[in-house]
Amino acid sequence: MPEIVSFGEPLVEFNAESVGGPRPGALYSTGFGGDSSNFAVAVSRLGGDAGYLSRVGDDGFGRMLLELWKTEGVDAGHVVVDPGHPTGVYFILRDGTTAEFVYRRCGSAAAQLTPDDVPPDWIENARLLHVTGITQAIGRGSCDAVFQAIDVARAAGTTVTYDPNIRPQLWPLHEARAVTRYTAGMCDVVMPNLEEGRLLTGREDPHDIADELLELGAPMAVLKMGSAGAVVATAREHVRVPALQVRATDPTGAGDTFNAAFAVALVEGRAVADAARFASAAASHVVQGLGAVNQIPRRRLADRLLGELTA
Ligand code: KDG
Repeated sequence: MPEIVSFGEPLVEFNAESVGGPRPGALYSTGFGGDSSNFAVAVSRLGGDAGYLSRVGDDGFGRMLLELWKTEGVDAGHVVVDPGHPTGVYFILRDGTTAEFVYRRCGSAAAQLTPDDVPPDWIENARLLHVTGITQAIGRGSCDAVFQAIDVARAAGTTVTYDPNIRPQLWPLHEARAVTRYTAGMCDVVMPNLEEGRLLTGREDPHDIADELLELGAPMAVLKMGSAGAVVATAREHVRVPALQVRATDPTGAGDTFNAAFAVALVEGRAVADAARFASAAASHVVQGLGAVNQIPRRRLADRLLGELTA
């Protein structure tokens, strides 16, 4: 059984190759997204033993995703093919300064996830479970599945990492805040980005945000700050980790790769600050090209980037 498990909604991605809204003749590069799936692929590319749980439609997009996990060495043996619901997709549109996600995922196969799709023995035998706020936002059953998986993991001593990944298009902000703050208190490591940290806590300063996240009950908070690096906070100390300064084209999926690299390093027994440096180095590669998955580095490259970061 896999050492590192995640579950949620995988998406096929259509990433606009030029700026401007939809228009005739606009070109999109086809790729993959879905935070939990991005995480699983990144774990595998970085040398971890990844398992992924989900539901996909019995359609071409679902088959593309099944092929992705097979090619990437992610154990997707329990992914359910649901003939009654489609695979979700999303578009990434750009206006020159910001990128917007446009979803076509309502009523998707993954939105039908329930606790029954998450085999307890996978969670009990894993070293680490990664859960996300997007999985909680897409449906009542999938939100229940997150809570049940956390309970099973806690009882078994499996480490739980949590990315609130707040997507205001998916649920009202007051609900997102309430659920993700509550969930943060149930996990071992809570890993939002700076913007999400601000939304969750109402604080501005990274160290104040990290302290408030710890007050929610998580023993560790990792605040991802893009080119400004990350803060890793425990009750004992705050450690600031730098980032490589690179030309950013598309940040989509960088946070998922950060989470995955951090998870792989923790499972390998590395110290937390070292794990965060490795994660920061790996994530810096993702932002340099289009797509959540295309740019996820393999282990050798991530190790080289870590060498540059710590040189
Ligand atoms: O973290 C990147 C994801 O947000 C992206 O791949 C799409 O999963 C996605 C979502 O629900 O926004």
